[in-house]
Amino acid sequence: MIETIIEKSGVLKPIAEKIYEGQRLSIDEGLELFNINNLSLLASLAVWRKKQISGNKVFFNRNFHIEPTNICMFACKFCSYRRKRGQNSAWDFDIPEMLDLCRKYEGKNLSEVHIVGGVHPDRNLDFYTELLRGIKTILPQIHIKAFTAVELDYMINKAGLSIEKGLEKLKESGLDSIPGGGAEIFDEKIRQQICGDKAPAQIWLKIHEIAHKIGLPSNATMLFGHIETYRHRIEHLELLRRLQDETGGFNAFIPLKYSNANNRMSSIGEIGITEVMKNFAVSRLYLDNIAHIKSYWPMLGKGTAQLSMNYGVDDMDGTIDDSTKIYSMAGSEETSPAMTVSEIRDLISAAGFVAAERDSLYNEIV
Ligand code: V47
Ligand code: SF4
Repeated sequence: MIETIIEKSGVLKPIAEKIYEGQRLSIDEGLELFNINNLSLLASLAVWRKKQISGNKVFFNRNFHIEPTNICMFACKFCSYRRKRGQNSAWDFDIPEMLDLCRKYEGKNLSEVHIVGGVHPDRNLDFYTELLRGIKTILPQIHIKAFTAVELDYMINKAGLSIEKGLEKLKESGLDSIPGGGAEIFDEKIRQQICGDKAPAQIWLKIHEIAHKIGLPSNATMLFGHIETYRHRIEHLELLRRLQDETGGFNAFIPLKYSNANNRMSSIGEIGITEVMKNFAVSRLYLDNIAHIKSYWPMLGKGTAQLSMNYGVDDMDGTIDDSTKIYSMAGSEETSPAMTVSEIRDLISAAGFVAAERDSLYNEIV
């Protein structure tokens, strides 16, 4: 079957053969996959590759989010979520409020909490270590995946610690892994234009590198579909692939499609579904050393996320329980994102795959 597909792959045949033989793609080959429009070939190759890694399984977990604040000292142009202090619709939870939220989930058998928010100028490392310890008291079994490299850079610098010491302190307080946010696009020129005031790419990569070295795994994201070119995307993937060669600490890659509602880049239109699928497939094929490609359904919508499983995706994130606002504020059709376990299982099996519940480290929960 795959041999027939390769035989019919036309100008992409040399690249298709390389993929089949397990050889690494070069930057130029990655670009060729983007530039030559052959979506059905990309889908076949990406699903074939996905099946080598995770068979027919597509993973999900039972999770919820805590978004401590949307007050942020940075001003990323694509952000629909950030508010200034005192502005309408700004929020800023204190620790008791966030712990009350966690109490809602006692006895519910959730395996992960994802914490992400704005970079609040008054918050510091002590505040967040206290939060982590509090969560572990209420939900001792939960895996805490928390704080983007941008949030970490701010709190660790403010505490006057090295990245290593700061991460160690958070780990001792209960941090189990780091989410992939804040990566945006690593190219410095594009980064300057869309989020010039926050941590540069080198800091993002350094924080993840050190995290991996001290035993904190992480995810990686890429914000795409705005002013970047295919080359910027491939170079972003290349930097992740190199770091992964060194540390092996990335669990999953999550491409995040730019949503254009209510932000300072709204004049840029949103890319269409074909481009989104192409990006999933090329990411699956280029990142030969990152095991999982995640489709983040609260952002894409359930239907698009479901389709993406046929473009190399093997992870649908989680049940969420209507606990994130980032994407509804950016215009996502999922205005109250929540799925029951049986809904998420049905979504996966209707796409032709076998739903597998996982923990945060991709061990299957049976
Ligand atoms: O870094 C902000 C993105 C990210 C918009 O690790 C936007 O499992 C699209 O990283 N359009 C934060 N995207 C969320 C994040 C994440 C999400 C799901 C799972 C994981 C994980 C991580 O949200 C930011 C930024 O790239 N974002 N605004 C927007 N208008
Ligand atoms: Fe702040 Fe994050 Fe929004 Fe940037 S994306 S303005 S860092 S909340």
